[in-house]
Amino acid sequence: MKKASLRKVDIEITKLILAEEKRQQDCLIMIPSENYSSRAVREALGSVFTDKYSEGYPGKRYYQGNQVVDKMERLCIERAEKLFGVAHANVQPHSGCEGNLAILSAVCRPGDPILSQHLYMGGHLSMGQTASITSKFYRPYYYGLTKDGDINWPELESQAKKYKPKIIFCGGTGFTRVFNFARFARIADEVGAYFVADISHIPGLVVGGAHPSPKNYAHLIMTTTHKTLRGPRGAMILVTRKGLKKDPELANKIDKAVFPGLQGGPHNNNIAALCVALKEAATREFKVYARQIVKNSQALAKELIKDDFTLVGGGSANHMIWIDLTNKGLDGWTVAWAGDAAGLICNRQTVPFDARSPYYPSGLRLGTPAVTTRGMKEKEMVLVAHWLNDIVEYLRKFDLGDIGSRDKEKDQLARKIFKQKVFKDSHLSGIRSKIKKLCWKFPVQSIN
Ligand code: DSN
Repeated sequence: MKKASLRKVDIEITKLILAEEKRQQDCLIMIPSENYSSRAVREALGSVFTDKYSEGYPGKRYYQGNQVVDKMERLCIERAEKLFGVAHANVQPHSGCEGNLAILSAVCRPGDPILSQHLYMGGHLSMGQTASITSKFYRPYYYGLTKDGDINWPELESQAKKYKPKIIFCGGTGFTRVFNFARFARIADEVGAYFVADISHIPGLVVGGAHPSPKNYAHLIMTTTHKTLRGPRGAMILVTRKGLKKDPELANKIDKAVFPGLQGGPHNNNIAALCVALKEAATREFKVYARQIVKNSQALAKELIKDDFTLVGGGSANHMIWIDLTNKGLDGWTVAWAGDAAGLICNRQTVPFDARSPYYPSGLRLGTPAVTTRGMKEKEMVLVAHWLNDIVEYLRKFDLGDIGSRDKEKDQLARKIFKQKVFKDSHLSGIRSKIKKLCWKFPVQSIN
């Protein structure tokens, strides 16, 4: 087989990869669920492991030729179990949604009640939200957050006592405080539920010592691998010692639920790349990194509060800043698009008790994992806050036309015009130049 480079085989995709590299270099990547994986992780991801079929588990495969894959998957499992201090790890889930679905199918029967954080208050689709298939198979109930961004404990407790859920989930896409895993566990134990900690946003903080671990409280831990953990896209299900005490068969049930229950062949290149990420996450440098993520998030939060931004949770105790833009008179959609034009990439999100719709919510989410990977510190976070404030103040004087009109057609047309305008706007492109200049002081190539 002739070995031709990507450039020779497919110039269109080569150009798109280079364009994406440039975008990631020139912009402030501040979506809390994104990060830069290392060159080593991406080398493993692009390796020949992508070519191998290996349905099953190490030593029990349905295909021949898996001697090397077995060694690789065993190494990944060992590293995951050691790093997270758990009894068993399944490293095959293709993503967090599959991870949660596998957990649901392992411990629940169709129609069983489950309890999770409400989508509009920072919950995740995969834990029984209406739009997800999980709400059709299981009977979902929800708890919310309080106005100041904490878990609404009385609501969680009363829902748990009333509906006796099979699973109580914690975690999702919006939470800026430290999870009180012990309190979740007490409630779950009281009603006989499994406590599943979905730590997809914070595994890097947990292993880096910047957030407590759920290992002594949860029966199961689910996490994606590409956020603060800095691995490839994918997920893991971790079975704790407490989980095995509740059900000695739990690890087998999880493995069966992932394969053959839900998935076919594991993505071996992903597992190899995860194995590398787990090795990187076990280093002293990673601990420093994890702590810096939180320091940066707190520095950013402090500056934003000075500029009269309302933060859900009153600040940040992790990697995430969750802004309620209501007092600024703007929606998250408008600010997120203007941010995109200015090179400050964040994402819109509903806030607790949001008066606006999920597609055009009142909230905006920012996070520090990716900029911290680039080496930015508190000093740079002051600049980020300043630029975000500049964008918001500029938009407050901007002609938004019919954005927000009750007439849907008028609103849609105004939003279309707005998107075109912001990418041609000289004030926003001025901010973009400053952001680009800062970004070049922290080149992505130097970490890759
Ligand atoms: N989409 C992820 C997030 O941004 O939080 C969760 O799946």
